[in-house]
Amino acid sequence: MAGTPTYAIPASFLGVSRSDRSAAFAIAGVPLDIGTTNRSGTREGPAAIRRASRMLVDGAHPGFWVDPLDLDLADIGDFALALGDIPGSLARIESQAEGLAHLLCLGGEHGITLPLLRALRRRIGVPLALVHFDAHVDTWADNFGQAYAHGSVFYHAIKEGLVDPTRMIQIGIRSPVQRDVWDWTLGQGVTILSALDVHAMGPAAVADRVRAVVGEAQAYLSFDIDALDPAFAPGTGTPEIGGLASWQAQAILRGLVGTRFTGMDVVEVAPAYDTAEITALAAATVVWEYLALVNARPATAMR
Ligand SMILES: [Mn+2]
Repeated sequence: MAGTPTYAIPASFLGVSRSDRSAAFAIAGVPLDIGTTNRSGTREGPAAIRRASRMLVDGAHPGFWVDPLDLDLADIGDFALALGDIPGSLARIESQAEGLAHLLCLGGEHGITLPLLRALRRRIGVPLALVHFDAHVDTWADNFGQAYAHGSVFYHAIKEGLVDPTRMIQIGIRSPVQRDVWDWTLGQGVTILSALDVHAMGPAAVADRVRAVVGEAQAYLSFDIDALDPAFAPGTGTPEIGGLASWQAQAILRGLVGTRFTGMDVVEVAPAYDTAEITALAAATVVWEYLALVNARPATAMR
C-alpha cells in the first residue's frame, strides 16, 4: 500500500502506462452510442470504467492469486468510430480489433460485439462458444427498422456463423420479448438461463451449466451490465428489474476456470444514470475478474 493513492493514478485501465498493441492483453474503449433503443449515454462508458478500475490496483485477486497488474497488459485507448454511422463504425471497430493477441473491450453499446466477433471468428477459423450475460436476448432481427442496433447483435452473430449457437448460453434474461424471437433463439440451440433460473439454481450450478454448454470450444464473454439488477447497475440505458446481484455474476465467473476464453467485452454502461460509480465499478470488476480468471491455474479453481 505504498506509492500513489488509487484516486491519483492516471485514468487508464488499472492505471497501466503501457499503450502499445503488442501486449498479451489489450484493453480498448469502444464508445459507440448510436444504436441504443432507449436511453443513450454509453459513449461515456469507457472513461467511467477506466476511472473506477483504479479501485482495483492494490492487490491480487483473492481467489486465484493473480494480480492483473503483473500481466503483459496495455490500455490501447479508444477505437475510432464513424460519427453517426452504424455500419461505418462497425467496419472501423472490426479493423481496429485485428492483430491483437487478446482483446478486452469497454463499451459502448452492445452493438460493438458484432464486429469484435467478426474479427475474432476470422482469426480463429471456427465459430466461437459464447457466454452472454444480459437482461435481453439481443436476437431481434431489427430494432425499430435499424438492423444493426444493440438488440440485434446475436441475431447477426448466429446468422453469420460467428458463434455456434449450440455452444452459446445467455444468463440473466428477463425483459419483455416477443414469443417468436424467444422461440427463434431457442430453436437455434441457444441455452437461456433466466434471472429467475440463476436465483433458483445458485451461481455454482450456473457455472457448471456454462462449462457443460461451452465445453472445450474457444469462447467469448460478452457481459451486458444490464444483466445486473438496476439496484446494482443503475447506470445503463435499458434497465430491467429482477436481475443478478453483483456477487452472483462474480461467483459465476469465478466458477469458469478452464474455459478457453479468447476475448471479452463489457457493454452498456451509461454513467449519466449511475449512482456513486457502482455501475462503472461493477463493469471494471468484471474485466478484472476476467483477467484473473483466464490467467488462473486450474488447481486454484474456487467456488
Ligand atoms: Mn445487450
